[in-house]
Amino acid sequence: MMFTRVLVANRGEIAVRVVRALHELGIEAVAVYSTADRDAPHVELADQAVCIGPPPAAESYLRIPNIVAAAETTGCEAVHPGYGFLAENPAFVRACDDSGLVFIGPPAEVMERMGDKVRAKEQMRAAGIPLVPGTDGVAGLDAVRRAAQEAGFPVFLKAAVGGGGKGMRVVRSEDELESGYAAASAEAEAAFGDGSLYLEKVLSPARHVEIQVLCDAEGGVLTLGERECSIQRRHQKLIEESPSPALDDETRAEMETAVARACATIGYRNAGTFEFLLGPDGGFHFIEANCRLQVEHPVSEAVTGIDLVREQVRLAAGERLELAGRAPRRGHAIEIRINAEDPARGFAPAPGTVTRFRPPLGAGVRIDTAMREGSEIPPYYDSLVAKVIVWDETRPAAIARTVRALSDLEVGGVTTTRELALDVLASQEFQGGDYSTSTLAELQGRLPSLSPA
Ligand code: MV4
Repeated sequence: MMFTRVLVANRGEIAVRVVRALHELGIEAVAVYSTADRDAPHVELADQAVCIGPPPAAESYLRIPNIVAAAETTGCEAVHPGYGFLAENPAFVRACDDSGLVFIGPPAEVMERMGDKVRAKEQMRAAGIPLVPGTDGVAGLDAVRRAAQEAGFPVFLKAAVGGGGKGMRVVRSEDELESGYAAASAEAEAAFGDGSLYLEKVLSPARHVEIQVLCDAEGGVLTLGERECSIQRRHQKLIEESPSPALDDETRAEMETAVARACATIGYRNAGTFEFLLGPDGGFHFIEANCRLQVEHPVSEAVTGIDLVREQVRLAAGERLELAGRAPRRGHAIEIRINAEDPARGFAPAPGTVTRFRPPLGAGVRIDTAMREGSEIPPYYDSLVAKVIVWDETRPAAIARTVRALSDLEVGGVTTTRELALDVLASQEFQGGDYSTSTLAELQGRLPSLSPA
């Protein structure tokens, strides 16, 4: 049975995005907010709103009992977590289950198995998916030293749990290994309460390419193709596009078939993303799975015409996928994340008041934002101002349209990543589609927007 009322356990542009999808399905939306977000657009747009605590996320958006209570007291049947905050927290999924609330996402045990990156790799190996070479599971310093000697430097030390680049470290030589191990382990322990590490060979040059899926409870799997996310800094993506200029049709089909097989093996449900690195050999190697809707999901929506949030809600309500296999797609989509950050100061967050906000309009342009003129960007949460998503028939046309849209965008009062994105779009590397996970760092010395004023 389709829901009549759903709680949105998030804030900002993604909460707005989810409320819109709910309204289009004829479902009432209940917002939650911290006292810093009392006047936020997601609160205004929802049918009801519940205050869940003070500004720090640990006392509001991350407080499981407060959110479950908000859903119960307002008579919600389901909860959409958005991304970030509690979206990949199996304890939250269990708390929803225990209160008879449908969690709009994968089951707790799937999330638990895939959230542990070592176990995720084990399961993917069992499904016959190629992995990035490295240790079979968590490794202590001695095992890491042996594996590094075998694989050859540089190597990546990665936290078994967690993500977002925390507890990840490149080690370039034997004499850096001990201190690198201690530092990565301490960082992982502090961030996730678990200092376990595993080792991978560094693939370089590599491209970060991820496959979007939707899975129903009858075993139906739909793959929506890939998103290329190699333009990142500090593991924050700046530009995403689909299709990836690095994939030929054969490799793309192989990746989608592999992911569909993996989803069947692990019993995946709802929306998810499987991250791969394309190595210098052109081969694909699994790195991790994301058991949530992602920031960059509109890129896949643009090329497939499928509303991922609507599908998430339908699937959570027990409906089946109308399509299975590989979703048909058309044209090219690019997303630019506009963050209130100062690229010339190491991307330091630049919170403040947005004194001017004029989003671009026109054909093929979508803006996902919770900004209005006069909005405050609070220092407590992430600094995303807006996502500019552009579609056109071909990659060159989509790039030209993205440049036009970014040129039309006006954000005043805070420093943003807009100029950096324009510089990257203008670069020969991006224009040629010939870029990798190291390109942004390499451009750093050359781009005007990355040099201190
Ligand atoms: C890697 C890698 C190269 N080799 N692992 C970054 C985010 C996380 N989900 C996985 N990431 C990477 N893992 C191995 N074995 C390259 C990345 C990577 C990256 C690294 C440095 C700077 C930018 C990057 C952008 C995308 C992926």
